[in-house]
Amino acid sequence: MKTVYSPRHKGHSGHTELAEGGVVPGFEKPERAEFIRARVKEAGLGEIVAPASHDLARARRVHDAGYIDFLGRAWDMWQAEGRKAPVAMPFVFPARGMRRDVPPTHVDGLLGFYSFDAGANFVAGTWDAVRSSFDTALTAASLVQNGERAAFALCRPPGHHAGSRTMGGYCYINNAAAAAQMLLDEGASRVSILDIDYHHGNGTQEIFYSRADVQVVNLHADPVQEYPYFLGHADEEGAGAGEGFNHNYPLPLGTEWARWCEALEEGRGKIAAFAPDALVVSLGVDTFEGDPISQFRLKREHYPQIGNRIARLNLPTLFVMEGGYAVDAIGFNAVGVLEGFEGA
Ligand code: OKP
Ligand code: ZN
Repeated sequence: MKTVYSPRHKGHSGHTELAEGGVVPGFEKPERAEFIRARVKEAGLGEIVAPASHDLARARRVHDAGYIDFLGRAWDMWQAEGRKAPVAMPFVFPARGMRRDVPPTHVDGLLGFYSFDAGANFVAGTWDAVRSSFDTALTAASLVQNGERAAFALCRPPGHHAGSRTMGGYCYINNAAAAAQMLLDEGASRVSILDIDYHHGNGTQEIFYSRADVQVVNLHADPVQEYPYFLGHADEEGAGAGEGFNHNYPLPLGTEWARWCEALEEGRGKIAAFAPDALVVSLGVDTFEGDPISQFRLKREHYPQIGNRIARLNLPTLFVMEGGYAVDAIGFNAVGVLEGFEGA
């Protein structure tokens, strides 16, 4: 399968995050995408192509217009305040009991207004990287749209935590959601999203929660124990017209392959029953035993088996890169899934 990749992700670097009571270098760093790209080449997965530019109207199909506008202006607003710090980070959020119907005008207020945590920061190159990650997902979606069996969007930054009007968890534009929506807008009647990242894809769930044309299946660490904590429970099954089209499989910390695979099989059953025209896989490999911020125990040999099982759904499939922070293993694990898919 083809891989879509752009070096523009590299501008999103040097940012920080809050962890264990301090400010630390971001785990979501450029080396991640570079190791995956190197492995795609080494494994001979297929051609690597550059993304074509796509209209941001495609992002506004799944995000609030004011939100997308702010993402594009955040860094300039930060600089206009005369800030010398190289990282813009939100620090105040409209939580319970506060108003969220009046957008502030100050950049600090807007950063929080459009965030659910402090995990999506801006440096000078962030917006350009976000833009190229979005273009990457949509370019790969067009390949599938135009008849390829599968395509790999090597997106960075990731997207599945980004909601209709909130960034967070290293995510800005929800690449998988925008791609799924484009497939629908270009002719598909139903699309399934299978999110196998270790963390619950709260943004994707929120975006499609009331819709019957996008089924969302999510395997992840139980939110009572793990980030993002406030979404991803088993009883979240969709609302209104979307009732019955959201499926969460929260799993305990320490989950190993056998149990994880049982959840995958249940999820595959839901997808087969939904009979979508296409499948979008939010591909996170932070389920790996060596991941520095996650606590599942999948091993390198399991990733091709995941790809094999996904292939057996027999659907046009778009893989969209999400998380995975064990940088030395990320290439083997991510590309392992794709090789398992191709070999099935
Ligand atoms: C993004 B993706 C404090 C812990 C917060 C945020 C994890 C975001 C994961 N540093 N961690 O789903 O892989
Ligand atoms: Zn993750």
